Parts: sequence; C-alpha cells; structure tokens
Amino acid sequence: MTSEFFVGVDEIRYEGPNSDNPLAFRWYDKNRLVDGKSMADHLRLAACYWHSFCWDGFDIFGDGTMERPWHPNQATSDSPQDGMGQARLKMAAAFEFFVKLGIPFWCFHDRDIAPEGSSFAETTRRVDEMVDLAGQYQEQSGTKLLWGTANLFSNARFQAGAATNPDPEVFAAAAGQVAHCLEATHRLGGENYVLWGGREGYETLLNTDMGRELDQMGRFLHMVVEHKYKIGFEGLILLEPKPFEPTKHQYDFDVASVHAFLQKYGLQEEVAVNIEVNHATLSGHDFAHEIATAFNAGIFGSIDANAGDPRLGWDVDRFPVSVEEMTLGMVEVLRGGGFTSGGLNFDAKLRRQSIARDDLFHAHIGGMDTMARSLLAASSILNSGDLDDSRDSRYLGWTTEFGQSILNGEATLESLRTRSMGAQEPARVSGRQEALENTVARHIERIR
Ligand code: XLS
Ligand code: NI
Ligand code: NI
Repeated sequence: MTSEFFVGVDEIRYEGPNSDNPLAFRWYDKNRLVDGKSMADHLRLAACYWHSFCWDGFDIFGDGTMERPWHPNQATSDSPQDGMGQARLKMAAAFEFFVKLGIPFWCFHDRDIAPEGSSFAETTRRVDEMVDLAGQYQEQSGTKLLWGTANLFSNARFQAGAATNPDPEVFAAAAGQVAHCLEATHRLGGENYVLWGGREGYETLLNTDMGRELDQMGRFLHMVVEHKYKIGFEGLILLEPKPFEPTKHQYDFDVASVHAFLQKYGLQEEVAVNIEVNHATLSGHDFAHEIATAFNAGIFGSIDANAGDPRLGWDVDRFPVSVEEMTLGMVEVLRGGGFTSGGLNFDAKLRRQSIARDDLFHAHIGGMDTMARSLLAASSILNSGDLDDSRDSRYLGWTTEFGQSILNGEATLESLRTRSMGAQEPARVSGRQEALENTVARHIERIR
C-alpha cells in the first residue's frame, strides 16, 4: 500500500539460544510445545500502538528525537500533509512492523489511530475510517487485536477525570467515546476491551467528593457492561490498576482495590483486570503478587508486560528484561490456568536515544525472548513440583482432622482455648526462602 518503512529488516525468525544474530529470536519459538500448548498460544504476545508509533521520544524537557514521518511536525514535502494521510502512513508502518516481527496481536487507543476532528461526529468518522483500514490490514496479515481502549485522558476536557468528572457533560462525552470505541474493537474482532482510568482519581479532598466520584465510576462501568451485551461483544472488559500518575490518588490503585470496587458495585462477575508490571511495582507490590491476587479473586484477565526502573518512581515502561521477575509472574499465570482471552501486551517504549529504525525490533525481540524464557522456566518449575511440594508441606497441618475442624466451623474460639491449655508449644519450621530462591535460579539456568 505504501513504501517500506523498516528498510533492511526482514522477518524475524527463531534461530535458537546459540544464535549471535541480533535480529533473530533465541527463545521465542512460536510453535514449540510447552505442556501441550504452543508458545504462541501460551503467551499471546501483543505490540502496542501508542508507545511504538505515536510517541516520537518527546519528554517534558524536550522535543521528539525519533524519526516518525507521520508526525505533523516531521512532514516533508513528499509526505502526507493532512492528519488522516499521516494516520494512514503510521498504520502502514505499524502493520509492516507487526508482520516482520511476527507478533500475533496488537493493541490501540482510539486516539492512536485517528486524529481528533473538530466535533465528536467528525472524530468518530475518522476513527471508523481507520478501523476499516485496520480491518483490511488484519485480514492481509493475520494480526489480531488483543484489545482496544478509549483515550479518556489526553483531551483537556478530561482534566478532572472522565467517569469521575464533577460535570455530567464530561461523563456523557466519555460515555459516547467508549460506546464508539467498544464497537470499533468489536468490529476488529478484539478479544478484550480495556479501561485504564487515566485521570480517574483526585489530587485533593479540598475539592473532591470521593464517594460521589466512585458511584459515578460504578455507574459508568455498568453502562459499559450493558453495551457490551447489547452489541454482542464476547470479550472481557478489563480495568487496568495503577496507583498514581497522572493523579496523586488513582481510584484503581491495585488489584485488591479494584476487586473491592467491583464487589461494591456488583461488577465482579463482569469485569476483570489488566495487570501492568510497572504499575504493580509502583503500588508497592510484586508483579507475581498482583497476578496471584487476581486469580484468587477470580478477576484475572490480561497483562501489560513491561518493567520499571528500580531507582525511578514513575511509569518508565521499559521492555521487560528480567527473566527472574517474569518467571515468578508466569508461575502464577500457569498456576492459575493461563490466559483465556487475555495475553501479554508490550506496553513498553524505547529509550529516547534509541532512534534507529531497527531499535523497535531489538526492544521487542528482547521482550519476546524474555517472556519465552520465563514461560519455559515457569513450566519447568511447576512440572518439577519443587515449589508446590514444599509449599504444600508447609500447610500439611491444615489437611489433618484437627486443621479441618477449624475450617469447617466445628472448632470455636472457646474450644481452641481449652485445647491450648494442655497443648505443647507448636514446633517452628524453616520458611526456606533462600533455598527456594536457589531452586528458581536452577530452573532458569537449566532451561533449553
Ligand atoms: C498507562 C497505561 C496505559 C494503558 C492503556 O500507564 O499503562 O498505557 O495500558 O491506556
Ligand atoms: Ni498499560
Ligand atoms: Ni502504564
């Protein structure tokens, strides 16, 4: 349709751990069977549109650094001068990238794929036009949509939130936008729909009625669920927790607070979570903890695979490189039964100085190999029983008649007091954390 953007990069292939080719996979071997399922089906990897194609490297201190010729400020005399032409050029580059990388899924915000028009009606026409084009690209390439989402945070109208805005007119604008984006996602066969509450939170209680705002958010989410059924969308509706940034107090702080919110508004059967690694870290939790919390609550959905920086307290969205951190996450994913409609989306961006066209490939190859190794290590750990056996033995007492009598309600505080009177001091046993850490390291070292 348009000329090649990533000139000089061919399709990325699996070459195995001994390959020195930097533009090849060393671990991501999509057809390799892991516990009877292909690696591709386990991981369900996705590339995101916003960081890779909409961001040109700008930060609060300076302009973009990257060559993104579809950006208005980079238009040359032979590139499209209008917003829609630029959007088409961007989409051509994006799908060229997805295909060359061989990544099975992509994700987008409505505003990533089409520039806003001067009215809601014009904006929706533009989104629709780009959705049609995306549909054609999906068909040609076989790339599928993991999820779509509405950007309810960039436009200045959302300065005080979208669903939680003090003004119902803004709520209405957000509702209209989500109705449209959910339909667009449905038309593209999207497997999930995500709501990240960008500005759903507050800065100060001096001007904020928290209870009222949460009620609004509960109502908004019910409307989303109602609309999902109305249009026959079968994917999951996912909330993406994040503790802060952009607002100081984000309502969807972490998985546990989202769960409490869903329970309060009767939505726990309808809505699940999209867990982002760096958001977990920012909330003071381990990534694996957030996954386990979601499975325990029955609301696990999908993952934004990225990484923070241990010394920076904001959402740096690096590509994941830590096999250890991701292995511990994948152990929980596999323990919980794996993904259904969710997957692993690289909500991750390049460093500002990574301005060569092939840097985008190196970043994703590293991320995909990291996730593949982590999957293999997690499967090896679980199959060996090394962790589960020692974990089970810690709880052995609960399987006895005595342990059961406590759980099934037979025992009372009173009866346990009586029992304690004659009992010996309970024997203490080692938690063996260091030994278990070494066990994990051994599995990571040995996978091939
Ligand atoms: C921002 C979020 C965002 C969502 C999609 O921190 O991670 O990128 O994933 O709106
Ligand atoms: Ni995210
Ligand atoms: Ni994020």
